[in-house]
Amino acid sequence: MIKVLHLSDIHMGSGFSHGRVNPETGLNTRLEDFIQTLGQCIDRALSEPVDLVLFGGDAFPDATPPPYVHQAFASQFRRLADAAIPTVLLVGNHDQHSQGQGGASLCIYRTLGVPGFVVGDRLETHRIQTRQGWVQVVTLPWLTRSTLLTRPDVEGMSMGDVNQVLSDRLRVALEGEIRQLDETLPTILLAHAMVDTAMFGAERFLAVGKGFTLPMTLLARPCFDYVALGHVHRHQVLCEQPPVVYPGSIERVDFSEEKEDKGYVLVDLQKDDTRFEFCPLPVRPFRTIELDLTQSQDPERKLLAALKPELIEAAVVRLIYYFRAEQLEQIPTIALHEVLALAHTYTIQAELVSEQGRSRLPELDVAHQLDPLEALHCYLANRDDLQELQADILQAAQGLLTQEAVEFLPIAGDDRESPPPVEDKQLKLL
Ligand SMILES: [Mn+2]
Repeated sequence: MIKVLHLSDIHMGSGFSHGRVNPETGLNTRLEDFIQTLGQCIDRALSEPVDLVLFGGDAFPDATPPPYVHQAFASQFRRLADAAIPTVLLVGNHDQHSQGQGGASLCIYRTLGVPGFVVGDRLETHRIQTRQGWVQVVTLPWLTRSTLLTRPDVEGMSMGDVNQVLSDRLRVALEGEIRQLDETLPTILLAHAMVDTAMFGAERFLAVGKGFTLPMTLLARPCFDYVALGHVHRHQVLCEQPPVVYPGSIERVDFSEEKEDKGYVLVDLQKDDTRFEFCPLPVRPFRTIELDLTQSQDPERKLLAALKPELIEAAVVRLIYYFRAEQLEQIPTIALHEVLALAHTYTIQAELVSEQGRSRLPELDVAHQLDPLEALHCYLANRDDLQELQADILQAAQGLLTQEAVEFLPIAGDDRESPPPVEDKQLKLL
């Protein structure tokens, strides 16, 4: 039996807005949280000790983290190298640099030849010797369109078609790897991907529309004794036989992960009899306290009653309350800040509700029509959670609309079937 620790989506260096500067260290407290939590994963790997550590990808928010963040990450993983525990670092979408192959933040571990460390930045099978014998790990990093497709391949294709072509090619490539596997050895597939049966966590917001979805049927194959996944931040088990598991992120990256348990997975790997267990990590709580005060006779009491110390203490708190203009005097602003000082950090979002209702959508009647882009614009203006993606979404929508227009243009030189130009028609009518 081979003991494996599987963790993923560290995202070290993100979420600084939820922390503050620690005056003693000069570091953001959220970075300190992430370092401490990663440290607990490594502690467990060493205390067991496990025979192999698998990291499912997304080490940092991007491929070029500041040196002090990279260093904090490296000093934790170095402990595995010192203990001679083989480790596989898989490249996720946040680790890839647009420079392509060899450009991922994690490739430095291969360049430096860190003993026992393997970097998975391509589809490849690694035979790894552990204290309990040999194991095969097939690495499948985050795939971009350009990994398996060239530009002419996808020209004029919709996202759905590209998805299909990409999974067809991946199926062939993965089949090639599978045929070369040694059937007598325990085998793991380590993949950074959005699997089609996964429930979305924060990744939906982190990487929306930027990649393709992997069909579950491609992964849940009997040749694998364990499928270790990364990318989706919410821990979930997609299949029991063989186990197909997202450990989820180790820390809350943002408020979309408020209600999720965070942790890693311990695996007892054995041919045809693999067991695993999710191990929760004691991470800092995030709390949203949302209150509608508009109908309240005593908004002050209602507000202060909702801010229970046991909810707030040491948590990252977001207080959202809705009030009417005439209630302004009854909002205990100073007392709010005093109570919330118990929190690790907090934000207060006070929403003034006007009598006319809160809709910011324009009037729609016969005289007013919205074109699709305008409609999307209005929709996004009402979705505070999509603010960061607004520009990308609008750009993508614009792309889709122009693409459609291009497809309906008659082919040059073949105008026999096309209707006469609009101007001519109008002239005739006149
Ligand atoms: Mn990812």
